[in-house]
Amino acid sequence: MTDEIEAARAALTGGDGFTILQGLLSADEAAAARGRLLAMKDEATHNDDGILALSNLIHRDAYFAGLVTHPRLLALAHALLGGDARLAAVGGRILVPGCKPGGLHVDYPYWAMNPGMPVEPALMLQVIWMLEPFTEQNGGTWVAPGSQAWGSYPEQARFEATAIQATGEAGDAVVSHGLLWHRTAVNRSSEPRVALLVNYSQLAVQPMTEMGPFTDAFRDAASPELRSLLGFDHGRALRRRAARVAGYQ
Ligand SMILES: O=C(O)CCC(=O)C(=O)O
Repeated sequence: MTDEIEAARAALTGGDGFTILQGLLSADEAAAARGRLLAMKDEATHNDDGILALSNLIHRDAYFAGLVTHPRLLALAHALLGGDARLAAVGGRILVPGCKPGGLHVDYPYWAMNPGMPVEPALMLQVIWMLEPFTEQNGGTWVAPGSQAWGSYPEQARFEATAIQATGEAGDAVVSHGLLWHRTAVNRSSEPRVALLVNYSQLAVQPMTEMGPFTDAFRDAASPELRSLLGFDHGRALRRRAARVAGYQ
């Protein structure tokens, strides 16, 4: 494991609950991904607050399959969640200029669980990939440092007392523990603010959204890393886990 990945793993569980990985994509690559998401915006789920959500992105555009296996993200997902980590969701978030703030939340599966959610082992890693510079003006995500360890469902007053906005350059990503309290911000700029959201989970977590269907050609061309993330060999991954655990007895 590189120093960067070890530091990120430690920050997510024992530190602020998030960190920023810089330069995962070049500015041009980020602009290309941003353009692809904006091209799909008519397919997005709209809400009254001006926040557009796109889901099941790999199925919609196979280009995104190449991003979820980014070596630095995969290394962090494996370090935090295990070598058989799965994808739980791949989506897009577009903040339309003038949008309202989004709802305060933790990520799946924690919001679907009863209280007593574990910080370690982590169940979920969220990646908020900045496809343009994130600023306080255009809607850098609000996060409460350390809140992954607060052990309760999010509370507005406590969040507002400590929350800061995550900012960075196009191609950087906020990587966060699924228990980090966060919310989308107001976009006070004149352009849409676009993020790619990737969620990695432990093998045992049921993916949050649809991950297909995928054609035979897509399946045949998928790399071993992608096959594993998408659960194409789920039965074999479970058997490997079972064998490893049996070895501990
Ligand atoms: O788009 C953003 O700023 C963050 C969105 C997010 O983290 C979420 O909806 O879980």
